[in-house]
Amino acid sequence: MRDSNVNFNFLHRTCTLVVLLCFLHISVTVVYYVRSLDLRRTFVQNQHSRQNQIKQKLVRQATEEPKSIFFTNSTVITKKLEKCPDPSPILVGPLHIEFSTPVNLEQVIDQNPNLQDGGRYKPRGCIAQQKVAIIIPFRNRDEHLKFWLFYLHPILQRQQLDYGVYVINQYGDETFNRAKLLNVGYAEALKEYDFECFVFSDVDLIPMDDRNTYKCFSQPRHLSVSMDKFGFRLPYNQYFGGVSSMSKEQFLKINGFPNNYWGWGGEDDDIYNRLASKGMSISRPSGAIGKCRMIRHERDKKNDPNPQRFDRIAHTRETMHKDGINSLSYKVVNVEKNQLFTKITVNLGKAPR
Ligand SMILES: [Mn+2]
Repeated sequence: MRDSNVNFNFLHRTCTLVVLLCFLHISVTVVYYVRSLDLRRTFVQNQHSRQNQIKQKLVRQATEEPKSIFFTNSTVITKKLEKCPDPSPILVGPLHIEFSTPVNLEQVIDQNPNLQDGGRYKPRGCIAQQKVAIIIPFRNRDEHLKFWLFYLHPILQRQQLDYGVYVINQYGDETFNRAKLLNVGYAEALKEYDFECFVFSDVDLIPMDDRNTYKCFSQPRHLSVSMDKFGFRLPYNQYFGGVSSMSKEQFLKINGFPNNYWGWGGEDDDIYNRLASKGMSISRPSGAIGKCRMIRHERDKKNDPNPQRFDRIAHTRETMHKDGINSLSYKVVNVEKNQLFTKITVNLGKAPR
């Protein structure tokens, strides 16, 4: 008898506790719900008052400067109010890309009259979805760069991006270091403008569809998914080479790229390992939209396959926190701005022997 009494008391107390917990849970939920309603209301109010402010400003301008009413009106309205639509409505889809006719840069300049010094562009009628720095690692590939500029400037403008083109030129004849050049591009571009997205592109890769937008996504993006060089297929699932994009946050989360891959190969797999170790995955366009062409070329001098690459890739997780954007050191040799791009020549130092 006593035993069952004790059990009953225990049961009674447990039930009371459970009921109390439920009640607490419901109250917390209600509180959060009411707060979210409040937030939404203040957001709407803010929008209204912002619109009113703009209207008042317009009225003021209209009375002060009667000559420029229409011009000022339209620029103020579009600049203050409208983000560019996503996707851009002026895309054309599949493109014909070929490399048999040589490109004349004067002509490219004439064909892109809205570019600003240093290869910068901003859409006029709307606020771009993203501010994108395009980083091209470079050495002695002027012919390829011409094709890249010829094809990409019109595409990027149709994509309505607020973008800048940064060609990061490795100084001297030390072994080529693609990933370190990309780190330099990230750092140097940020000195000029508050870019929020970084597209890292080889100089010899041209997209075959302008719906393959050169911007950032919620996961790191691989853009060159079906290259003609690989029979328009992905060579392997973890492949992250060619053209890729990362937001500033994504880039910093992995401590940028490795600085110690001298010579051809491996750095893209190291970057993939960094992403994966931080729980990120690769986002990609479809195989059809992600088609691209590579300009055929001989292997560059001073860019032989890096024999250390397999060993390095095997240890990314241990080395990535010490080696990356936090350990980057270099010397800028020259900065040259022209109508189509900003060229930063940089001394990366010597590869350890
Ligand atoms: Mn190539």
